[in-house]
Amino acid sequence: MNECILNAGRLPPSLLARLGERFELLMLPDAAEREGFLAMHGARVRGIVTSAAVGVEAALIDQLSELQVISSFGVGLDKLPLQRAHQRGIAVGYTPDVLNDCVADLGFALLLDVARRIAEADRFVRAGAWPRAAFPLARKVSGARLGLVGLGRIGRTIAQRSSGFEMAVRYHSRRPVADVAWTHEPDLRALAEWADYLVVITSGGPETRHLIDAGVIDALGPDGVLINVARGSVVDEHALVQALLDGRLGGAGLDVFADEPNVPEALFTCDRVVLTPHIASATRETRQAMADRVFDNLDAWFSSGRLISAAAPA
Ligand code: NAP
Ligand code: 8YV
Repeated sequence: MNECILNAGRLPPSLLARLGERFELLMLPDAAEREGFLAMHGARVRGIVTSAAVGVEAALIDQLSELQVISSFGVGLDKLPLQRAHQRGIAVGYTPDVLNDCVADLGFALLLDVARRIAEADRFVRAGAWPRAAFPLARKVSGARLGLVGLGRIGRTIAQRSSGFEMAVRYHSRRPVADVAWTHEPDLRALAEWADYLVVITSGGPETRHLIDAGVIDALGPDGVLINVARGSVVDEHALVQALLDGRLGGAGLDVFADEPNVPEALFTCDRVVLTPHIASATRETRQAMADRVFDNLDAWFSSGRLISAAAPA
């Protein structure tokens, strides 16, 4: 008999089809029907599959007495009950590394777009404004100062991208990284003061909540650009919007937001921002690699009792 897996996330249909061939796959119903569903099926569930954006509630795993493993589509761990899972001996799998390139690419694309005003210039041409006016000047990227908030797997990849643009790189994180030549800056505000472009790529969750606050935004200043490809929670969104509207911050490129999919409406008419709907890993190649890792983690767990990519306990 195939192991029973519960889908609690939003996952690509091709992954669900593959999981359905290998396992008995159940779909978690809406809250109204959940109690009856869990009473009927909960005791059979050995695994949960979910996505980083949706996660799993600790209350759900508490209702699944036979749960052994959670396999998450994505690298962010902020919506997974890591501590509770660890206490229960439940293994947690995720998809690190396979998305580094695409998240770094999108971070860099946002940086280039905001600096060179590409989306704004596109709107200008489409509106038929070119024959009537000159498009305003932009900011140079090559040779500028890049500050990275976070130098993990993706942060490093962004730093590597910048070498082609001959940028000076410094980074902030709680601990300096041993094997890199880039300068560690222990004071985040000092990094923001130094940087022309500040790219946020830390983990999310309570530890990094509003790390980018009004003070950091003001230190970056009216010529500075903030890029966030980490989590909306890392930036004080209210302070960010206010600084953009007041002209105290030069610009922003945002892939993630505090209350997705809701984006502050004040940003819709602000030409200094470029907004994308949490798509940094969303290429066919990377999403396939993530889907394969989600499947392989579950398959490996039930074949050998080991995960290919295990998230460390909180
Ligand atoms: P990672 O390798 O774990 O790197 C996390 C980095 O954040 C490390 O450099 C870490 O350094 C730093 N950090 C953690 N807490 C910090 C704090 N309180 N203050 C300062 N720095 C802190 O993770 P990754 O694979 O690079 O991914 C990073 C994040 O990107 C994920 O957690 C996810 O939320 C986000 N992400 C977003 C998308 C998207 O679609 N937009 C896609 C993938 C990932 P220290 O531990 O030394 O502080
Ligand atoms: C995805 C992400 O959009 O990996 C992450 O943490 O935020 C993105 O790769 C997400 O996993 C889809 O739920």
